Amino acid sequence: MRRNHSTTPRTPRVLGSLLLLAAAGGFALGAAPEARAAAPTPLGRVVPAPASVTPGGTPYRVTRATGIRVDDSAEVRRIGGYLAGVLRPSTGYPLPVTDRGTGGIRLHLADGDFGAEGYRLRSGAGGVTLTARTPAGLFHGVQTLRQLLPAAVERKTVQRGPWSIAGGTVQDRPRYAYRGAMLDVSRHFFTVAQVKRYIDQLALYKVNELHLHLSDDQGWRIAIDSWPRLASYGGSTQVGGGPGGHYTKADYREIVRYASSRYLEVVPEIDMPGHTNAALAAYAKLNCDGTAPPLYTGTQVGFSSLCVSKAVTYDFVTDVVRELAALTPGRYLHIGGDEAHSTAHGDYVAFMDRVQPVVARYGKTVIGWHQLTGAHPARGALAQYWGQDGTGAAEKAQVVAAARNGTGLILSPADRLYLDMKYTRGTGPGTDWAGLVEVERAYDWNPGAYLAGLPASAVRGVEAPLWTETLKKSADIEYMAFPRLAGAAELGWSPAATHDWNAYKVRLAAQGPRWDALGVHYYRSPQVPWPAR
Ligand code: NGO
Repeated sequence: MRRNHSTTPRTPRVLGSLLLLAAAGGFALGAAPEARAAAPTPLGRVVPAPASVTPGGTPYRVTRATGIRVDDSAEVRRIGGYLAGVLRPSTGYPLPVTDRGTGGIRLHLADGDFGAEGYRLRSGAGGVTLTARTPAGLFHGVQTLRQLLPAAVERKTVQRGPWSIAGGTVQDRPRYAYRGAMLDVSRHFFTVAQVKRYIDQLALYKVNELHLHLSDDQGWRIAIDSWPRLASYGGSTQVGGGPGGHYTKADYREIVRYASSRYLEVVPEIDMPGHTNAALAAYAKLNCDGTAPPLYTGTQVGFSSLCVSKAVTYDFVTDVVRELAALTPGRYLHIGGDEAHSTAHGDYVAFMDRVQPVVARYGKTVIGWHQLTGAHPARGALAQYWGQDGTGAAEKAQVVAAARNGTGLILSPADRLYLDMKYTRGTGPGTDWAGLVEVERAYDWNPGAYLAGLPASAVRGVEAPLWTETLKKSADIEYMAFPRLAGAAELGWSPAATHDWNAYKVRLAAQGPRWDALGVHYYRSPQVPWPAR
């Protein structure tokens, strides 16, 4: 058998240059015959499962002569450049991005029944053509194309081919328009580079919403010019008492730009009226008694509240919403609203009645955690459900009633999609307040039929939140997110008819070598038939 490259983190330099030479000379070096003859990945063995797959015909082989042919449009050219950026290091081929010639890999915009994010991939001996109505559709098609190539394509040094893509047609479009992942940058701060790394991992699975939890008791993470101490002081620590940090406006714009280059919309969250100790610590006047509490570095919840009766509270909220909206090309602004245990119910309702119109005034749509349904959700608002099986019947009824009244739902059941839950008792880091969530449990449920009595049209999508009380570095994020995030992405994208744990776990297993090649740290769940390393 051919040596599996995934067993070595990096191709040794000498071998790397030999391979480069080989590639330059146009001959394959040292690949065992069986490897060279290896069948390409079956069409459709990708995550998320495509809506429809028609295999057949001759595979297309990417070679030194392959070009990436794009429409004469800056955005399509940019997507072509992105694809070339993935393929060049590992294939060693030049892969020019051009609007001339025939054959090769073609990225093409055309009218058709693709929806806002769908695409068609056609592969045969003469080439591969991706067609979509929108650049987002082409970008998602590119992710499918990547997964149809061998995992070694993700490496940063020249690898042996062959680089074949199975013949046939994939016709694909998402089940839900909202397919999200949340990162809590408050409990532990994550740098722009760390967020970008996660964005790249999300894009691979066609996730299109990045929800950033920008404020909480332990840290305020976004610069607000009119209230500078929020970030400079309120952002100066984190759980466990580290230095914390915050994004300048330039940093934040860079995150938004990078996300949008991967077709993710950023959903900023400022959590209120609870989860506000960092703000209350930064400005004494925000407290009902005029006294600032100390910064907080523990992990309790529910002890802080903005002062609902003070006028300055709404000056603060208006300034923050205005500045944040100005940084946000996306449609949504998330106002939290969870666990306001230190706010009287009447105050909570009054606060939400005053704050939601402020969000609308600055042109954004409200998202709130599902406790917002206990107040008066604004017209068009979305509620993010984070309950769990077997408890909270009254709350579920309240959420269903709101949905029947027109409030859209994003589903993030804590005992399914909370990526901070431990997989098993023995795996760390993470927590277990909503139980242990192994890979099968995270995947094996139907968002369309999740809450009894919910109109199916109320479900706008799913989101996998990653809370970071116990997570400090990118490797921690990745270990908790992978493989479960892939399952959440599939629940958001793939038609219900494709849902099948036994089929999914085989497709998921094929992601393992890809994550190895990308250097993604993941949990090798015994539920998944990973190929040997
Ligand atoms: C809850 C709580 C968060 C915690 C998280 C930990 C929501 C919406 N509020 O989820 O503050 O970080 O659990 O799992």
